[in-house]
Amino acid sequence: TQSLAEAFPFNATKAGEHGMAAGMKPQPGATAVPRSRLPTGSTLSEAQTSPKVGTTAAAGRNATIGALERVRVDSTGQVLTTNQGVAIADNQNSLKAGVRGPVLLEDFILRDKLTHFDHERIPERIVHARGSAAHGYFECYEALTELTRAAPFQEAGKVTPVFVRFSTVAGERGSKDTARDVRGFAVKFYTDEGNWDLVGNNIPVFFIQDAMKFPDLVHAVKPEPHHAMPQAASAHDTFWDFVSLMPESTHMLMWAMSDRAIPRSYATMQGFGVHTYRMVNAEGDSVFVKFHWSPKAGTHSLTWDEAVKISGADPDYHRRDLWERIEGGAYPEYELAIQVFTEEQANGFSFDVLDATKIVPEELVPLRPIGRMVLNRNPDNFFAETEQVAYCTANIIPGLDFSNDPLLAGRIHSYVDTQISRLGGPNFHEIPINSPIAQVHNNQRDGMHRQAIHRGRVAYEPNSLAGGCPFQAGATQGFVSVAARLQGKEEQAKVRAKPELFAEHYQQATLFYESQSPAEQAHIAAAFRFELSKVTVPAIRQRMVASLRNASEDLAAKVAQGLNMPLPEPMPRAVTDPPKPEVTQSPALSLLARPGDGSIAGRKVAILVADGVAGAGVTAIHEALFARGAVPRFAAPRIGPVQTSDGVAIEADVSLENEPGFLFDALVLPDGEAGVDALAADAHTFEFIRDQYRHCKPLLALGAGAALLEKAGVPSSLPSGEPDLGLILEADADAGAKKFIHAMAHHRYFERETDPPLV
Ligand code: HDD
Repeated sequence: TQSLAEAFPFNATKAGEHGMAAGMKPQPGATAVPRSRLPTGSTLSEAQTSPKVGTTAAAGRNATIGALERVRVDSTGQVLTTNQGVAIADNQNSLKAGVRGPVLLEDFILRDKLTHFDHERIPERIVHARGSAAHGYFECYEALTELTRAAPFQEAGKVTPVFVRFSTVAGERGSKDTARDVRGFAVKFYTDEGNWDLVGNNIPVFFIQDAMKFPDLVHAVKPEPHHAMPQAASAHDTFWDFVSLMPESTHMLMWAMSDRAIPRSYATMQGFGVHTYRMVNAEGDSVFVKFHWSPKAGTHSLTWDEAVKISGADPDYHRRDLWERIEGGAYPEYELAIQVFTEEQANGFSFDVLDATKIVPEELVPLRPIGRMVLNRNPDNFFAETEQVAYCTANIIPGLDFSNDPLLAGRIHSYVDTQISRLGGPNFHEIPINSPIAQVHNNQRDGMHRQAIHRGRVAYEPNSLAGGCPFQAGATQGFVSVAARLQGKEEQAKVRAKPELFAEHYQQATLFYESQSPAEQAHIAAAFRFELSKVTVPAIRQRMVASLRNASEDLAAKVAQGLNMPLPEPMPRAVTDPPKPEVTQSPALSLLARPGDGSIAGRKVAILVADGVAGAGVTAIHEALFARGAVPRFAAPRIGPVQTSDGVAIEADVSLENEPGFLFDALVLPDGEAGVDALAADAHTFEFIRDQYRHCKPLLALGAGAALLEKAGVPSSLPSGEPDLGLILEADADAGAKKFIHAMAHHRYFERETDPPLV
């Protein structure tokens, strides 16, 4: 008998065709950086045996693992097949009539492959197209049975699996992560009593009060339709045209122009349910609630100059950060808190709690912490999980209910509707990432892509032929809507109108601005200046500044000055004599109010090295940072081994050109004259230093390394003359490491900032 190779000599084996390389197995654990130097499981340099590259999922405390196991595919040791399971002998050549002849239509193997490929893409989300997600769990601190019968809150320590997707709003699926934008913060709780989706943002208010305006808002912020520019940016005419005509946006604009809109990491931003929701207990009594997520690592943002630069060097900055934190074991963690108030209390507030452009200040109704969420497992497959997950505000469970917020009402419709076209039909709830852990039993049948195989002849209720099953759960087990009170005749008439307090648009914008630290206020003014300077129609700029005068004269004046324009007359207000606000200062609104737990876990540090540096000192710093869960990296003019003056072995895992300085949270400059001279000969070194300094990050210079600071033009003290606590000069590595780690926990040194920057 002839072998296949002999029978088809032109149809060479794969190894033969691609050369010897294709026949060589990748070497397990072959990485540039010694793995001992990387956080456990780090993907900075993926080992071939890592659970992410291989086929076994990482362990994690997560009940969704079991449910997803059914659909996991492990191809280790398996042959290639078609979608019908037919083994494929040759995956390199199409079937031809003769070696140089035409390809045959009967080649079902080629057609199976190309047809599937042709349909690989699904429509991206209309908004929030760019996102990243992770699995984790929510753990309840104490039983909340007095407030709610919702399953996740029934006992202390109760654990509910979650899948969380973070996103930008305006950009397309492949756009940059660090755009100035709102961030989505969508949490799917797989509870014992069905899925609950808390589809929130990292900003607690919204641009508009009524869902009727949502398509207009989105059309205004998206790339302009004639030329499809700009991508992932609000700094253009149509956005500012719309919002300047929409005074209800003013409060949200304050947040969107603040550092909240350029977070450092998904792990360092807050999340909010935005709307007023209800909690309902077993007796059917309900209270209003607002949901708040606060990061354990503290709230921490980028600077604008930094965000712009990062978007070029690493458009996946937040995606990578989330992935690496989880792979490295620095699990993002958030505390869930609620504000609880009654309908009667709400009726007395100076604002309407059904208005999504208003917050309930923490000073008016304090936050009550109720649990924590830990994200501890990366998805196995981006498309299957992160892309196909479908969140929906309509997904609530017994024990929770909606308020009459008109923005929320539109959302309850919109999400299911959009998923039906995005995910190709009404059965998207059966896609593994969307299917609840609680079993689904109903008489809905058929439709595109049906997975469930329903047995029996009964698909209706009531029935006797199936013994009445599935049967109505009744009020004790099933979902019952709160009988929302309708107050008086006026509310019962059909109207297209809004409540009176919805017409007051400025008091909370003022509250936000006045509650910020001076540095944050300066950033807000600079962001308005930047965005409005990109607007080409002067009338839009004038209208916006006219509106800002109603929120803050100080801000309006700064923005007008920044745009080189005279201060316009204030925009006429809809309400001239609004009720007095309860709170005029809310320190909780400043990012500085939540500095975090002092940990530096997950933070990236560049340690500059070159041939001739003193190796022992930088190695000691590396070890000290690594021991605290940070991600130190040796950056040299070229990757690879570095010849240190003391013979200590150092391997540079990044180069000055492939990981620019602004990608790091902090910078270390080495000791050793020859090494310092080598670094000074590469202008990248000074870009590293200047960016670190300008972005207000901590710098440590060991011994002779201080000369680099001077050459880069970094001042030795603050503009005020005070010492710069983020700038550490030390000869001794251990002492330096200690001070540096302390400085890193402080995040940023905004006292350095001048406008324009001096460095
Ligand atoms: Fe929305 C997606 C958050 C108002 C209609 N929205 C979407 C996502 C988040 C939010 C986090 C992404 C979910 C994911 O990761 O897949 N949206 C909000 C918040 C709002 C808000 C916090 C105001 C409080 N949204 C809003 C309104 C409407 C929509 C008023 C329509 C009436 N949102 C959508 C949508 C999206 C969406 C078009 C796009 C993709 C999707 O739903 O699944 O239906």
